[in-house]
Formats: sequence, C-alpha cells, structure tokens
Amino acid sequence: MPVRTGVIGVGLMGAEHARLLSHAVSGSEVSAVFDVDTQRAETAAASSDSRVLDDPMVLIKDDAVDAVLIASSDDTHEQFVLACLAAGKPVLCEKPLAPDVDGCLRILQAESDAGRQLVSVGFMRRYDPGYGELKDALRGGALGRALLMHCVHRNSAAPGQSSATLISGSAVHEIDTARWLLDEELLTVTVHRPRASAGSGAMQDPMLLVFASASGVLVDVEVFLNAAYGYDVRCEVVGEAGTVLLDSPAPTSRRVAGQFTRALPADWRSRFAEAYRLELQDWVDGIAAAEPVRGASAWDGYVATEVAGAGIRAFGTGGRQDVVLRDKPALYR
Ligand code: ISE
Repeated sequence: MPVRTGVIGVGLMGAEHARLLSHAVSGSEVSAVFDVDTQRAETAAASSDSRVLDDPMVLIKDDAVDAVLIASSDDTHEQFVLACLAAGKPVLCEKPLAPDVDGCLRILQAESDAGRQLVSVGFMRRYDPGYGELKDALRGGALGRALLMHCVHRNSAAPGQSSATLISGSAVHEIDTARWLLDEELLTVTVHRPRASAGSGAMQDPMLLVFASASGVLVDVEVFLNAAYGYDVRCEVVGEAGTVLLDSPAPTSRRVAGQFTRALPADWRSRFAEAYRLELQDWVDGIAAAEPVRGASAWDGYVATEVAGAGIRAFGTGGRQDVVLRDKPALYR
C-alpha cells in the first residue's frame, strides 16, 4: 500500500512536493491537496491525480490521508502541525517549524505528550549529495578537527524579504546544516552589515553572520538575496588537515568563443532538486517502516528558530548574542 499524503499549501514549494510525491517517490501517492487559492489547488490536484479538500483540518483527519506535508505560509505551520499530532499522523513541515520560539515549544510539548516523534522539518540540505560528502569527510576524519566553515548563500532575487526573514528564512539553512555537519550546537552569533546592495531597499542585504560552535568552530555565513547573477550556495569546511569545498554543481560545462562556462541554478528548487526528492523518499520510506522521523526533527526545528532569533537580536543590537536553548525533552535525547 502506498503512503497517501495530503499536501497543505501548493504554491511554489508545495506544488513541487506534490509533483515529486506523485511522480518521483516510490511507494507514495498524493491523496488530497488544500490551498487558499482554489485554482492552485485544482491545478495541483489535476497534476497529482488527487482530490481538492476545501478545509485543511478536514484534510488532516481524512481517512484516505496517512501523512501530511505542510507547505503553507509560515504563520500557519504551528496550527497544522498540532492538528497532525492530535490526529496521530506523520507530518513533514517546511521550514520554519514555527516562526517564533513559543510556537516551536508548544509543538515540542504536544509531541512529547503524544509519546512518539511524528514531526519532520524540511531542512532538505541534509539530503543533498554534496553536503553528504562534507559530512562524510568530517565523520571520516580526513580533515582532522574542523576549525572554520565559510558559507555563501546567494539568491538571484528576493521579493518581499526583510532583514529578519533573510535570517529566519534563508540563513536558517546554514544554521541547520552547521549543527548537522559539526554535530554540535551554535552558542553565539554576531551580525555584520556590509555596504547594502542597490536593490536591497529597507533590507540589510548582503549580511554577514558569524556563529561560534560549542567547540569553538567559527561559521561565517554570507547571505546575499539580491545577487542577481544566479543562485549560488557554497560551503567550505576548513580542518586541521585539509579542506572540503561544496560549490554549485553543474552537469555540463561549455567551451565557446574562448570562454569556459558552467551554468548556475536559477533558484533553490533546481539546485536542491535531488535533495528534495531524497528527503521525500526517506520520509515516505520511514513512514512505511514505522520510523516516521529520519531527517530533521521538531527539536531541530526548534533549535533553528531559536538560533535564528538570536541572529535577529544580534542584527538589532550590533553586538554578540548568546544562544540559550531550553532543556531537551526526553523524547529527543
Ligand atoms: C527559500 O525559502 C528557501 O528555503 C531556499 O532554500 C533558500 O535558498 C532561499 O534563500 C529561501 O528564500
């Protein structure tokens, strides 16, 4: 029996998830979709051979929905995740788990009360083959102990973003991947304001964030959302014995008219297409094997929101901010 997923929110990201779950993930089908935009819901249902339900809470409780994927607006995540927990259904929630720490804490409490982990958070870079090679190099000891991480996260455009969402919606990926790669917590953050780009308006763009890990590794993250030239994500881990650099992958290169060029991805959907597919395949396989949380957990989602919040405070004060985490509930130890 395939895992039947209900998708809440079929905009840019949700529509791609629905497409993958119905056409690229084995043992999976889309059972129902919801979106506040009925036309978008109809389009997604038609392309995934599923139904449109006009109430997300009905979708969550539907007997033909085994699991739920949430890709609706950030401010709706908490209510839908809590409803999935109440219904006892595995849920993959796009980042952020909740935009605020209190919302994340309510989810941690509800999942602890349920006594089993059902919540996954969509930090898909953990499934990117390139980031997997960085993790293997660190785990295998080839680099020696990590000393520094240099991260670049450039979007080609960022309509409707703010300095706060630059941190909570974009830098948050580096926050999660740094924790995951280093296998330790980030304890402090400072934020530096370079000269702002012409197109940045009221947003501080680019921005340079510097995190310090528990063992003293410094992680610098440049986020530049109006980079215009393309979508460019890089990560270099510097160890005592060597370095590994993850650059933008390109399937081909061109040598034309004296130029050697490789194409850059247009945005995160093409750059991380394989990561999204692997994330969804692992989620579905885990549900089928009664191990519904194999990727980032609700605890990881809480920590990411907590660290991003410290970054936003550091941006506001111009000084260093400590990251103070709540005690980890027994369910996540
Ligand atoms: C977007 O929301 C994402 O999650 C992408 O992965 C990230 O690269 C982009 O900067 C965000 O706006």
